[in-house]
Amino acid sequence: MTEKPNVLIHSAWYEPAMNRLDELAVTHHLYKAADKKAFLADIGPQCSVLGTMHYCPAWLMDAAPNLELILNFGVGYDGVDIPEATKRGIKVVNTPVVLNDCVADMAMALVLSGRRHVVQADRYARAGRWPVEGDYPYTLNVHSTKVGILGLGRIGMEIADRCKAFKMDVSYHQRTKRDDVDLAYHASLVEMARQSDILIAIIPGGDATHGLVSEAVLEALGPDGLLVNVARGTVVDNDALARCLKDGRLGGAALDVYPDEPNIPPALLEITDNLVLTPHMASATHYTRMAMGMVLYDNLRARLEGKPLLTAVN
Ligand code: A2R
Repeated sequence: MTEKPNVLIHSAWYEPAMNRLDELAVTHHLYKAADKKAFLADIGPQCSVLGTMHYCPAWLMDAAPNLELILNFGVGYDGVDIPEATKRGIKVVNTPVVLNDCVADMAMALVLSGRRHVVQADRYARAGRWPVEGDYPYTLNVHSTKVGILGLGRIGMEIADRCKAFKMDVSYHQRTKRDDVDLAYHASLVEMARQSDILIAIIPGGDATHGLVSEAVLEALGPDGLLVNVARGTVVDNDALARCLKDGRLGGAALDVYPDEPNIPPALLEITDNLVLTPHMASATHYTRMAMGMVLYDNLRARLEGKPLLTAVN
């Protein structure tokens, strides 16, 4: 093994896993620094590795001009400027696969909450409304519905399996039809939304998918339709979503992700009856966050041992 490298930790991830990096490297925690500018100026040039919760624009690479590797905690890396990293010869690794099950579980939790109003009904019960106003209003089925999955990739496949177990009729939309699955493919997202009761988004963020779940898609999903977003906040036109939820063109939504996290668009926060919001926690169990952290650890170790990176994205 070569000498321990200096790792600039831009943003912290699951601590028990992040701390394991100290076995391999000298870590420098930018997010803890009182004067981040001075810290970066001092430490940045010493670091050949950067660790981040999916954020590394060009300016950060400028501040660490000797970077060779970016450890991106998360499967999505839309906050990392990949073309810029590639141009500079910086490799980027992410944490795919180990989070598939957790994200798919959360998608189902949001489907169940969105259709059966688990969260709203909890509020109703706790507010003492049951004895006064009577039974909670009827909700909509999960089983025997049509679900359209936007993005039948690694996580999308796990969601599809769970939906089948819930006796849902599953179809999907993405750019390429898969030959290895026996599910209906829709070349048009609007058409899939029109034919679905529930739409689950699980595609990467970034320019190519920005606003893909548009007002037209939401209208096609319709007054009894449910949108679940466990992808990235940017893939949905959230202004249109707020409008459609308020005026009834869309039945409901359940979201785990937002365009400007940790801020949630105020227009969405105002809506309580038919909208469930969770704070980007789909992969956030102890088990999965540890596994994700260890993917980064294993990548760094491979790099230091001169072996190929395990999950390089560029
Ligand atoms: O379009 P395809 O055939 O490349 O299928 C991919 C699909 N996808 C898209 N679908 C429609 N329009 C697009 N512009 C578009 N771009 C990509 O998303 C593929 O089936 C799926 C992504 O699958 P994986 O690469 O296996 O990603 P994984 O691990 O399932 O994670 C998905 C995303 C992450 O990027 C995070 O943003 C989020 O879930 O947590």
